[in-house]
Amino acid sequence: MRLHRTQRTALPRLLGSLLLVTAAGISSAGAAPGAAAASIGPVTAAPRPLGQIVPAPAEVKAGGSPYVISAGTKIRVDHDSRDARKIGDYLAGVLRPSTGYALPVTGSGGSDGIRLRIGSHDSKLGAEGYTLKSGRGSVTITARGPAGLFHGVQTLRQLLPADVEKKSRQAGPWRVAGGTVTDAPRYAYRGAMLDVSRHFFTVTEVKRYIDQLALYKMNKFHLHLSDDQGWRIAIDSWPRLATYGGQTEVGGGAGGYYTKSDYREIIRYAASRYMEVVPEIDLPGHTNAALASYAELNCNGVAPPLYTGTNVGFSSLCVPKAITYDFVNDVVRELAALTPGKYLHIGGDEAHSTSHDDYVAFMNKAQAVVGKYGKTVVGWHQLTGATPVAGAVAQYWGYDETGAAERKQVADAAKNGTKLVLSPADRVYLDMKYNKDTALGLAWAGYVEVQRSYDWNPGTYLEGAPENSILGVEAPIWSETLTNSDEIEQMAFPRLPGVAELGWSPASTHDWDAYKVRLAAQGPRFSALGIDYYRSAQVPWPAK
Ligand code: TNX
Repeated sequence: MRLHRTQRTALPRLLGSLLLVTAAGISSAGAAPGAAAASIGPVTAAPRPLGQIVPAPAEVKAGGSPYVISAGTKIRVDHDSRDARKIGDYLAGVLRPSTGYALPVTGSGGSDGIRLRIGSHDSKLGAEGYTLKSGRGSVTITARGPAGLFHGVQTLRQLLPADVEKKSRQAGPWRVAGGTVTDAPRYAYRGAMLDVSRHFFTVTEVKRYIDQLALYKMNKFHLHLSDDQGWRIAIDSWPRLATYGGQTEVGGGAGGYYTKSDYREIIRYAASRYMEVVPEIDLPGHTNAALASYAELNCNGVAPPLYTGTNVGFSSLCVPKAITYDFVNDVVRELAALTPGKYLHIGGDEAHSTSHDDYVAFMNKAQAVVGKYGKTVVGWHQLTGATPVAGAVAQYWGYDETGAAERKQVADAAKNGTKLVLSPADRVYLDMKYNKDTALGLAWAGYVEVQRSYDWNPGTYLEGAPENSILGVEAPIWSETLTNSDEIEQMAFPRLPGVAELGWSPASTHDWDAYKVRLAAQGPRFSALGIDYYRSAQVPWPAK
């Protein structure tokens, strides 16, 4: 058995962690065994061990012959399922360029090839789970619904060599280890947020990020569509919001906005990756772009200039004015009509220029408007300082220095039924610098290395919040310092897959020493995908 140079040094630590995991009695579930075997995976002729993927699968039973994709392989989908066919076409789109094989997608039955099936009756799989069975002659992914089948396809991608992600023909061989993966998510909400306001990102850039999230089984894409520096979504009844309020960004660049058809295209694309878009209009603070676009929204009737700096907390809608609620009503109505998903995020953070009483009055009225248009309210956790409506979701973005009273306010709301999405800033804010040498990003919540980002438990993180109040996790990326896909990727990778794992994998699989080996194996995949990532010294990356 030959060992890779970087892996040689990692092995003693790895064995140590394996012993620990075994001692803890979870050696038969999840990623730990696969992760240990991973240290020899990339250099022997054996396929990547089943289970050596991110997020760690719930259950792995390795064994039997591997499956090999070859020139004659067919992708067989249920003949009567449009969803299965679409997912088959998507998979073919990933596999054809690198394998060079035709890989026809066919609805004609057959027991060989790559088989994609919807219609499992295994209730444990839920809407997003799947099983993947691989052996001589076939690999079969079965799910109860299309989202599960799609996630199973992501597992198949990751079980193949990283070269499969390349856009030109590669040598192969294209083997999938034998055995069975049975997998379903821990949390229903596994998200990422992109701030398109501080810097604007094109539809093409947004789609690229959506594709990256899909590889890690994320299912919510939160778009921060308005802030002081730019309004990014066309609203017909208030056209200047986009045409004027969208025309700049941090640093004074040209900015931009999504037309309604651009936004629908983002929604359509996200839906094709089984991802729900959560649009955010940040209110009542973070509203300079709106206030600059319409003088009448200001208490003094005077429009401020557009803003291209990076301060926060200086703007507020005029809470006593009636027109403020015409504005909120129109914006929420149009955005709700454009958005098929159930959530609408109304911000509510850092309203430092709004008095407490005004804040409470405003947020309570704004929540009612969201309800009127049939959506579930999401707000940053400051919403818990107003009166969260039944069913509201609060997104916690505190960090280790957040005061006990603020934490308690959120935990108490959770006890009263408010659901929580966890985005602790010193863990999952992907715009936080990794260390003092990170060129991009901010550091107000401290430096966030890869281990720190991964090593926490959403189920127990916020003291006093009942475990069943946790809807899931979300990794926001704020764009004060980020201007294009490459810069987003330098900050998101490699932390994003860790957040995805916190959202998907059972707590029993959580183990940094095992995770860092599985993460290391993602390095060549990032490279094959053209993702420029931070090669953290905490992770035993294979040599380039
Ligand atoms: C805090 S997090 C903000 C954003 C900034 C971000 C920068 C939150 C709800 N508000 O306005 O962009 O920090 O990290």
